[in-house]
Amino acid sequence: EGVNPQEYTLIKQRVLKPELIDASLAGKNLFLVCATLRPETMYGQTNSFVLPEGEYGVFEMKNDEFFVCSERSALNMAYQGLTKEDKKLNKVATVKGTQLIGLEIKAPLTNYEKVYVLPMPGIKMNKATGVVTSVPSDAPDDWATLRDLQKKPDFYHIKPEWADFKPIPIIDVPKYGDLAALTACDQFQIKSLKDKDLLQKAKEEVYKAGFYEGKMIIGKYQGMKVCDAKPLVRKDMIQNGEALPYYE
Ligand code: A2H
Repeated sequence: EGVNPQEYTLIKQRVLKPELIDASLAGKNLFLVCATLRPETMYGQTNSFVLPEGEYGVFEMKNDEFFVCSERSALNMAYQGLTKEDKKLNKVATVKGTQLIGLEIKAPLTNYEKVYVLPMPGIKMNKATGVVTSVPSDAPDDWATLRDLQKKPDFYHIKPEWADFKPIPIIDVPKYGDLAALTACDQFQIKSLKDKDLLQKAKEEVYKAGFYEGKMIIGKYQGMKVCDAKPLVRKDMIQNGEALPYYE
């Protein structure tokens, strides 16, 4: 890893029925936490992704809250003052990715009342929390995955209704329109998740175009350039208790 730490935003997504993970978690304030570089895209969240074979834990944080994330990221959080006891980890449960799939979560900013936890084969467990927020309108990886899940729910062992969410137009990008990831996946002729090189190219293009030339078309900062709106949305979410700063 490089010398310059990456500045992420941790998004807190409330697990609506924590008892489904473990009976001991009934009634607890439990959050599935994902790390993103694009907090301003949370208006477009349609689901969250975990790695089915990934190992996650439930960790005790400040203010009687519990986070579901990788142990590696929880340890980083302990050194960033986020855990109940500074520099200490209290792990109350171990959870496999498959146990999280199908859980209902309340994601901040999106118009969807509740969204679901779904599988994503490409998740790296050694990066950030191992949980990825899905914004199919603006992230080609997210769109390619959601589209695969919608096409082949049986193959992925999910109920079709968990993935039955439409991408939400949140950012208008010159030349790409208001569902930039869909346009890019079409232009690069991405057929499935196996088109890794094409997905990488689409991701770079859309990221640059969206972040530097895109305009918000939803929310409090509607009309503002995305690069200007990002720090403002981040600050708001942190102040509202919906997000936390996180570095690695
Ligand atoms: B981004 P970097 Cl809309 N494994 O969030 C794989 N991917 C991960 C991950 C993991 N463990 N943890 C985070 N990520 C994703 C939103 C987004 C993101 C948009 C557009 C681009 C984009 C919605 N998904 O990232 O390798 C997360 O996806 C483009 C790079 O640390 C996170 O931000 O540079 C991003 O990768 C972190 O990437």
